[in-house]
Amino acid sequence: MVPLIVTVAAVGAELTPEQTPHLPLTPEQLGETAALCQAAGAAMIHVHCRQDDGRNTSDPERFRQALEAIRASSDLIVQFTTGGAIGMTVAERAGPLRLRPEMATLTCGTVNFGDDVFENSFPIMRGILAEIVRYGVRPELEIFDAGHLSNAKRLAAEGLLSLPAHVDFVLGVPGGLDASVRNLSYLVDQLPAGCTWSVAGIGRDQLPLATVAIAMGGHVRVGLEDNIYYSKGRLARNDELVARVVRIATELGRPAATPAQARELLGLPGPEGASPLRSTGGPAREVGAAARASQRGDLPV
Ligand code: KMH
Ligand code: ZN
Repeated sequence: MVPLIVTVAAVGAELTPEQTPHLPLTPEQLGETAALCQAAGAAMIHVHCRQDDGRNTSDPERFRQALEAIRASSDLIVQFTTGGAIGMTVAERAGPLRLRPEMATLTCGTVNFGDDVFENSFPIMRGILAEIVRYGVRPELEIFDAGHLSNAKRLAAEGLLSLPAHVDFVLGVPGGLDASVRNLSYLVDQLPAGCTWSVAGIGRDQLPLATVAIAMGGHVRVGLEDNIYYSKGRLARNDELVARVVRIATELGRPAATPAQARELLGLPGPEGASPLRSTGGPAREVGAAARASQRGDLPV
């Protein structure tokens, strides 16, 4: 049975402390969240940084402190955002990559984002990808809309992006593709051979889509960035969102992957393995039975 990689998207860029008191704003709070979420079964943390007052920041020094705090308190795979917040420049979005986190997101196309536009033109994607490659970071491809997978394939055809890769379907953003089982199934069918994938459903769609992904053999992202409620009207903590999805997965025969197992599945060399010369390609082809089964689509459904 392929273990389930649970990623926690703990804070995001848009939420305010007025919306929920459970956002990890400081590096110390991110470190505490990492420890609690690893104990609950997470293997990876998706990182945005905030100032003490809660405002979003792309300050590399703040990311350095966050990286240190997370590594001091957990073994989680650290994945930096390069999506940042609406309106940030490529330099701001890519600045923290110089710290060489194990992974970083690459959003694969422009999408309406509520009343805003989350801009990811080809020049923006190429600019961020160049920095990802420069620092030997492994990309996670963020797919908010159906055409985004086509864009990723175009970047690969240009020779800029190595495939297979790890892909995250972010479904249910107002302005992006709806969070339906049919849409998820369609997207999974369009994946280039050998890609691993996860799903991040937004809001109330987080839990049902995660459950479907578990049954389909994919992986899941949960956390406050995507959903602040545990149930109607009851605010969630990150670790309890992780714990719930791990309980469901265990019942469905998918034990939570440890960070070490997740690294094996994704072909990551580990936090000390980052090198500017390392390929940014997708999951390694010879990384153990579980990964090979996952890449063949030989999955527990
Ligand atoms: N904050 C959103 C505009 C990512 O982290 O890669 C973009 C975002 C995506 O959160
Ligand atoms: Zn994010």
